[in-house]
Amino acid sequence: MYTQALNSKDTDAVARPEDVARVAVFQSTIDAEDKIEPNDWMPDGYRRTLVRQISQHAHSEVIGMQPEGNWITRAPSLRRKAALLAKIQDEAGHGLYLYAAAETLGVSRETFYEQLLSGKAKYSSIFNYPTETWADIGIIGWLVDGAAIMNQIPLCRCSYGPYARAMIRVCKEESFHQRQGYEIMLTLCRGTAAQKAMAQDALNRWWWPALMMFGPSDKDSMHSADSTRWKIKRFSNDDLRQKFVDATVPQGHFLGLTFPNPSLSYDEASGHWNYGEIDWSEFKRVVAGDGPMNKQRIARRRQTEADGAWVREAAMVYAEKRRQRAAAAKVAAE
Ligand code: BYC
Repeated sequence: MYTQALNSKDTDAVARPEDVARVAVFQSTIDAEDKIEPNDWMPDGYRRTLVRQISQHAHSEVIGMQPEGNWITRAPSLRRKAALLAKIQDEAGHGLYLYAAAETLGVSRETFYEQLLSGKAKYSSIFNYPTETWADIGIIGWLVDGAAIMNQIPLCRCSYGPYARAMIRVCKEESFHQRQGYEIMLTLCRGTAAQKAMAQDALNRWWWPALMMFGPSDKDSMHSADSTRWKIKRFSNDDLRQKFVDATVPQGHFLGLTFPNPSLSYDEASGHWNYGEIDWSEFKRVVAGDGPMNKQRIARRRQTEADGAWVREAAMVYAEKRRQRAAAAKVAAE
């Protein structure tokens, strides 16, 4: 773990004059659009918010490999298989950059893994839905990666340096993911009637869960006020959701698809698409662990962890042997 020890005590009760001064320096750094780096002093609330968000984000990337991994062996051509494999590997890489960024805040990777495996940690609600047909792979690229880009581009300007820098590369890769997804959709929609129907069915199932990815509505978003003040968040959940809808609806119409959204309408005055009401009870249920695939996702993750135990053990033994050999060589040279 490459981090400093925790270098701040809780400032929730900012009483001591030195803490007041530190908070002022911290906030003025943020207001000046400079980055906060791991060794800079930061309030515990800022640290906690980042640990929570970055680790949830990392877990989402890792669990997010499962719905797509489900289709590697059934991809319809070698080209599609190679692209899907590369995409899934990218997601694993995103998880690694993000765990590394979160570790700089003083929490070990093992702790993050434990929290995920025990079911204590959250990850994005979207990955608790099943991938039933090949069209779902197109939809994930188009909608899920599309939503991810909308949410993550502003995170490239997040005030915490390691997170912001990780997001730059992540966003470049997400952009490729979104295009490969849209290309799958385009191929299906220009194909046979059965392929087009498969694409429509996938859109019907994934549209609302994709909108839920942006989190609760602004009035229910408990972390937004702090995250906005600290420039972790640059746009509210509802603003990003609206941007996503405005960008995505014309893309869907170009495909010749309809949205499962009877109240979808364009408002000339505002230039926005009205999308109606999200079923927040479904969102809460899925986040609470009762979505269609929550149990399977965690069970699979646990199984993978158990299956990989021998690799970790072998790596540790090898590292210890190397350490002993290097120590013996040093003694011999003296
Ligand atoms: N699912 O106060 P709020 C990817 C939780 S990976 C589950 O608005 P915040 C990809 C929230 O955590 C995509 N939980 O929170 C990978 C909080 O609970 P706690 C992942 C959700 O943090 C593979 C509570 O609700 N992207 O793209 O200010 C293949 C209240 O919410 C969700 C990221 O993680 C949800 N959808 O805002 C393909 C981006 N939404 O912690 C693609 C980084 C909210 O108090 N994260 N909650 O227990 C963020 O930008 C923010 O954390 C959020 C939520 C906008 C998601």
